[in-house]
Amino acid sequence: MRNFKSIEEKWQRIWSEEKVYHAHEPSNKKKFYCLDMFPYPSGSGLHVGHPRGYIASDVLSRFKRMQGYNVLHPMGFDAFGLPAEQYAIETGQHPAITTNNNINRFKEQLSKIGLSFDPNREFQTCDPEYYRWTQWIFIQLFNSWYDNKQKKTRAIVELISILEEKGNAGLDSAQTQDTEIISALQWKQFSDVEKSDFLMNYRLAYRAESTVNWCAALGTVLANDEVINGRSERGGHPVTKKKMKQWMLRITAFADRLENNLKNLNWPESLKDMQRNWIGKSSGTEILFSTSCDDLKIAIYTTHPETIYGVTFLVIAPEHPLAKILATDRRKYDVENYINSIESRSDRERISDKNNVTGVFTGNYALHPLTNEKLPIWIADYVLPEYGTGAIMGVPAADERDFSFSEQFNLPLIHIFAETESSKTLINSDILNGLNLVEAKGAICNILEEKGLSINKVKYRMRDAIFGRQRYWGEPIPIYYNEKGIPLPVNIEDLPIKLPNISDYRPTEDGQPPLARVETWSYKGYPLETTTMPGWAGSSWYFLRYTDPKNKNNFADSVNTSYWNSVDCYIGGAEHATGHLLYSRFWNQFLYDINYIDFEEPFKKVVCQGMILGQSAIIYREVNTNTIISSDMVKDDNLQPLHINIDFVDSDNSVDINKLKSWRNDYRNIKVITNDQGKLLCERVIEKMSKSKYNVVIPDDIIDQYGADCFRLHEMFLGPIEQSAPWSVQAIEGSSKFLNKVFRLFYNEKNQLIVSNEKPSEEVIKITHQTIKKVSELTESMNFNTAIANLMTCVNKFTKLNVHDHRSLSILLQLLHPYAPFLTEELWEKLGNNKFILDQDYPQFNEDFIHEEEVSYAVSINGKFRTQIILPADITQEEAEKTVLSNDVILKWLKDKELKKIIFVPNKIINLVLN
Ligand code: ANZ
Repeated sequence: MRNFKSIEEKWQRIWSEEKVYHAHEPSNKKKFYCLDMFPYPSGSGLHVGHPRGYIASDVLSRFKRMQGYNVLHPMGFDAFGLPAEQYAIETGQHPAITTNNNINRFKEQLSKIGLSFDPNREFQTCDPEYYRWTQWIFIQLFNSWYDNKQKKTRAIVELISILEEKGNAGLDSAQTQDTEIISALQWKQFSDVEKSDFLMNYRLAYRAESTVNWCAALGTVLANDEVINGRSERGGHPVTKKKMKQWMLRITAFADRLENNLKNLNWPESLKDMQRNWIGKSSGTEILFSTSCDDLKIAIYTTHPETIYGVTFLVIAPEHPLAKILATDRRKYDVENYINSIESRSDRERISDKNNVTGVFTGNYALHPLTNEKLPIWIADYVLPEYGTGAIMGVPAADERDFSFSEQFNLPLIHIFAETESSKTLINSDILNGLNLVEAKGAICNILEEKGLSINKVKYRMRDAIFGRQRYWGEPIPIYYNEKGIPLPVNIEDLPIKLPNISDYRPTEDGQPPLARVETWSYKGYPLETTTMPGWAGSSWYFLRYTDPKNKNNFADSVNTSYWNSVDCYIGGAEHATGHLLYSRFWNQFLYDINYIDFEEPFKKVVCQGMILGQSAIIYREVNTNTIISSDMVKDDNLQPLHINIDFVDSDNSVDINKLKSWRNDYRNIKVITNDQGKLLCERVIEKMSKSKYNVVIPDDIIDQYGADCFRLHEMFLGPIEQSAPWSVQAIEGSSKFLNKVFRLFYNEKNQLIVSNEKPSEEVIKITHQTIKKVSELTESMNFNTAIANLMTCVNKFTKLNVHDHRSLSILLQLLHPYAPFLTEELWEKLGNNKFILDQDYPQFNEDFIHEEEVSYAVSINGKFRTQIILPADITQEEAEKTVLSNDVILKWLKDKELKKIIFVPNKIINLVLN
């Protein structure tokens, strides 16, 4: 038998000693950069679902390496984050210690799987030598603004020159909404503080008052993608809206490019759609409405200006700056009450909850720009403050939300559409008569534009990203406040600003971040920023650091980033679609703009691995009793399903009652009703693998029992890599048997090597070359499960044909190596090779050997030759008969005659016997 334990230990050692997995420095050699989304090392270690992506990337990396590429296949750790900090608050344990323990546990688990990570390039994002450069990037963002005309990032000093020379009129740049227009003179007359405040409207990293998602339980602000249905993604705590001064990143400056470049990326379409939706590009029109309130005007945003003749009211968001101003004296009380009563609801809830339509009338009116009708102005929370202009025109005949609103508050509806089966047109206006909707839109825009009442605008749903977190375990933001309170970046030479050691990780009593408690938290005697960076900061550029991880003078040398360039294949979870994958693209584009790297997009191809699902075990307890009943005896509904540990369950689903009783206190005194065979059966349910469902399978156990090769093969054989698949214990036996069969091609029962120098037969050569073709194509296209199936077929054929020759077996080992590296390396050595199997060229197939030979058959009827047909050499009798019976010549002879039998002599003749 193959002794996988000693084989694995031996090769782990040799691979590491010989530095087999070290990527080579930039050269003329073609490169392949294969990356996994690096893990956040949680306390509970890996279950079998986690390494699926790592194994897939490893198979691809080994394959590419054998094809002659210089492969970069690194691994590191995303090490700052909330769970370690929460744990620190609960236990007093410093997050650095827990993080380090977790990383060690992860590394130990990963190392057993035989992954070809380059150990020389590993780093952790919480290492000051790494976050020095995260802080450096932040400072570059702070010192930059975005020129919309040039579609490019520019230095803030250039903006200052522009302001000095001509103010900001006519400047087309990414800027905070409602930035005041100033002249050069005004700029010059600004005080230092005013200048600093003004520049915040342009900087790509800026500080601004904004409405944030505040989670009191976690004591921090959360990003939109960290909030699900009004609760924190981590821990499920309530989240409310709060106004706070925050560090933000102006990702919206890049919205257009982020959206535009998507079409050129080899990513799953679903992932691209998620990003498109998140970015939410919308081409619409801003229209100005005058009001009856002095000379106040309201700008609304619409994507359907052609519906303007159906407007019966305007609505502004409760947070809109005009909301209180527009209220007439009589309505003031109600308006203020309404504004104050607005609960914190997520944006999605605000715009889609039809059962909770609220609003208040301001008492004021706007004038319809084309009909001069009086339109009541309302305030309602279904209009969002930060989208468009925060104000809309209400068209109940066209827009569902406006319709619900008009029904709720008895507002009029004007019919504007004439609909036939084939077309929808607008009525009610001479101007639009006879026009289709697109033409109507153009016509309205023209009229309004001529009157100076509208401009076309492209808007994005995406918001700028909040960057400051009121917590400890993150990168310090490298900003200090001078004597005037002006925020300034620390000198580059003074980076990194190291996170100080503290013992109390809670926010301060007045809600300040933990760093506010540190008396020495200052720079040159000035106070330092006390919020820290969010979890996604370190992961937004780590792929660049791997190309040059030890560089002390730069985040990475341009020779290295240029050679390794963007990631050729990035494997990870789809849950990062709108977080990590968007932020990384933004930082990459930014670094490209400021000429530090020469590629705009970081990930050419992304593959999202499907989840591995667990097989939970469920038992039933009679409600309010201590009685557990075998699942095949369950009759009534009055039972409570309970998850139990899958380790207590046999392959026939019977539960070990003793183990169950000693599992937890509440099971100690259970009464068990077994079935006829005296067994307590459980039910199996396939669902997400999770500690809370007690259905977790640990790779360590599987590797102990079956070996790492078997574990790898099994993970890849579960199904297509992008699809979810349930973990199955039974199927793993199949992979184990397969590896034993491979071993038996090399060794007999007495463990003697039986490899010969015989020349393989033509048949064997053909099988070998067919397998090379299939396996190389399928591995390249990442159809790993079908590649394995082909290897299995090949091994079965070899076994049947007693193939033990050196040539055929060498090729088999090479094809199998990416999937089962240990066994193949061992057998490769036993074949007498002294080079690593990875360094041998990947086998090439020869079309000539694969080519199906064809045979010309003489077809006779009752012994008389009638025609000649060409058939594949390996055709079965059944297939040959079918072809013959559909041949035109033969059909003619068969007419009205009864076929008695067909004589088929392979490779020779076919004779039809007729009555
Ligand atoms: C009139 C209209 C008629 C509209 C119609 C839609 C359909 P997208 O396409 O997603 O960009 N809107 C504008 N600003 C809003 C805000 N701050 N909060 C909530 N809704 C807002 O959506 C643009 C449309 O959403 C706009 O076009 C506006 O309603 C609404 F048949 O104006 B529309």
